[in-house]
Amino acid sequence: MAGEMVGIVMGSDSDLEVMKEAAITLEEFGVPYEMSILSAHRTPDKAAKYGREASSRGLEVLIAGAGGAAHLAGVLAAHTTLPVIGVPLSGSPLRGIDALYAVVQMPAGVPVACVAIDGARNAAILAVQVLAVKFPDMRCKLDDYRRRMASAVEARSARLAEVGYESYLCELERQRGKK
Ligand code: RP5
Repeated sequence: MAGEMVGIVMGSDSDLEVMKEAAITLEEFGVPYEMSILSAHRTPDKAAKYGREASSRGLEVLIAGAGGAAHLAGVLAAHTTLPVIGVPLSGSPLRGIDALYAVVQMPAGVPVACVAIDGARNAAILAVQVLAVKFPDMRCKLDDYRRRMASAVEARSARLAEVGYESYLCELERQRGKK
């Protein structure tokens, strides 16, 4: 593997706090990525250029996060046939419902995969799943990730059964206090 495989783009630096989760997740999976700030409305030509050139630059999947009138994922998708995963962001007064509708309601012919509001982590995992079609080592990493996730849930269930819900809730509170 050489060069960046995933392009993470966002409409504003105010989106970074959420979108950094996509970067952290791709790092966990060892996937090289690049990050850019591009806006469908404030830098429309740059957004279109990014979409047009993404494939020839070697990118395989795009993740686009935006809030409010969130057209970034759709604009990129209009300029590339690479898979585009949209992340509707909650920073607006409408708490991301506006962005969710904008990202999910693409017209037939130009699809965007839409994850949950602020779902940057899932966007990155979905990107890895797309890459795993071509790169089998990523499928192994995904299988391993699922196993670790299941073990963590089983460990929590065992602990709940062991100490009861009241003590378990106290433990959760303590853990939250440490963060
Ligand atoms: C969108 O407008 C961005 O994606 C961001 O979520 C929102 C607000 O941007 P700023 O005014 O904080 O730059 O285009």
